Amino acid sequence: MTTGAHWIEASGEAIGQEVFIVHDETGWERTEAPATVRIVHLGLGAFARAHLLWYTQRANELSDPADRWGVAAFTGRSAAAAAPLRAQDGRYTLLVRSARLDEAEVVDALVSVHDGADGDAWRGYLRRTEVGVVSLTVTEAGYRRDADGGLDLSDADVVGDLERDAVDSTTAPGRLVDGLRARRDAGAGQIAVVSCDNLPDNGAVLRRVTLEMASAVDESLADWIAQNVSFVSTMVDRITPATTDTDRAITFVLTGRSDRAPVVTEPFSEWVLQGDFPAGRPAWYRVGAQFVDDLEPYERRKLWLLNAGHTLLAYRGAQRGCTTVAEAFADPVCRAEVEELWSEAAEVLPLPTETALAALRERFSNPRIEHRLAQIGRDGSQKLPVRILAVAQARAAAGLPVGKAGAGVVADWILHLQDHDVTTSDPHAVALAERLRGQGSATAARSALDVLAPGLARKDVYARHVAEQLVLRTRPHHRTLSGARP
Ligand code: CS2
Repeated sequence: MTTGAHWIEASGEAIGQEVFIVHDETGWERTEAPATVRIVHLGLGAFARAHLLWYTQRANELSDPADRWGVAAFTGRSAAAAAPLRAQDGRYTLLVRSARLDEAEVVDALVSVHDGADGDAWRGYLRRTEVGVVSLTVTEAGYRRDADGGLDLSDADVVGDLERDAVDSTTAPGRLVDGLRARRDAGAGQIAVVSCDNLPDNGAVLRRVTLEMASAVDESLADWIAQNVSFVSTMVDRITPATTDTDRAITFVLTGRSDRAPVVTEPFSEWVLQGDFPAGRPAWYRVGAQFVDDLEPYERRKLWLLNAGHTLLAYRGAQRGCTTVAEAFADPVCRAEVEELWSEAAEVLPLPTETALAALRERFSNPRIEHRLAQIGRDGSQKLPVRILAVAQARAAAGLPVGKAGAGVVADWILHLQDHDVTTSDPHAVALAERLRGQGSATAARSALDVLAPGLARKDVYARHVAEQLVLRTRPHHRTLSGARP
């Protein structure tokens, strides 16, 4: 079946080759027996395939066959991701894209792919003693937290899971409870659960919602989980844009194989973990993962520099007509505001920032990574608190001015909510978007802060900054943060 025709670019120049991809689903046979499943992963998106699976793949390559860890992955929100990967026996191409070229490698560590709704398969894996790790990439919104960080009991899917006593759950906390109950009942022993989403202390976040879900179902199960499950916190980093048809065509040119599920990622990657693995883990440390006693400085630096910069560019860049991170980062106004945001964060970060910032400037400038601003702009209600407002909080605690660049991002988010239909993209922002309609800048600023950071120190001052930025941005010839006209 012919699925597309594309002009391919290499090193930024068109090489003028028209490519027709013929999906014949051949060439994916394994030459070696797959590794035994010892990791069960929830959330089969591109990020997990560029990060956790790639680390596992490389650790396996350095390990004896008996010490290799195979991964069984379950789809999160969309069951559709399973079919193309299943047709390729879980194998796929990772295109590592630098500013100059693409390099293709095949990842074999994914040995089994399942529809997230397959509760029998999920529980089946959790019953196996050799399965020692459950990992998750379910996005910030997937943790189903309320404003206080507890399980959101007003979430319809959470309510649905509780009504079924978490059997065949649909939410991440519910699925964990369902799987861990099967493990306890089978006497399969202790296990590590590893969150790989961009939330501070993501292990503790996951532990809390899981225990709250478990308590609501069976108090003794909650006790068992508290004693037998290690919730590992991690900082994960690798920019992974959504795959395009052109990427599929490039994969075909580079590998001669038609791949329905390639993943594009940047050369940079980082993984820092804190916590115990009572049932073992792959030799991730041999391929660059760091195990530390205190993760907080690393996760702060990443969230407050990379992710905060992304969030600024997502809204401000879109306002200024850009569509990708590289375009927005090349825009002088956005660039100045990101640099200002980074300075505000750097003053309250516990680790050095120069090397990280130098790397970020290069990473954000990579013109061949088409990282869509719209992809990053999703779920702002979950992202702004940990990327932007946490910095304001830290600055206030350190006796510093709360920071105008951060306030500018809140203003941009408000404008985004006023201009877009957020009904499906960010459930937590729906009520706010409704309220913001027709509100003046001062009221809008306060309403947004009530949602993003109800307990923010020096909230009045911060709200004033947000309101000022709103006014500046909505004036016909609006001025920039530094006062210069764009
Ligand atoms: C991005 C992240 O979509 C987003 O919100 O900021 O996915 C970012 O690309 C990764 O955290 C990079 O490690």
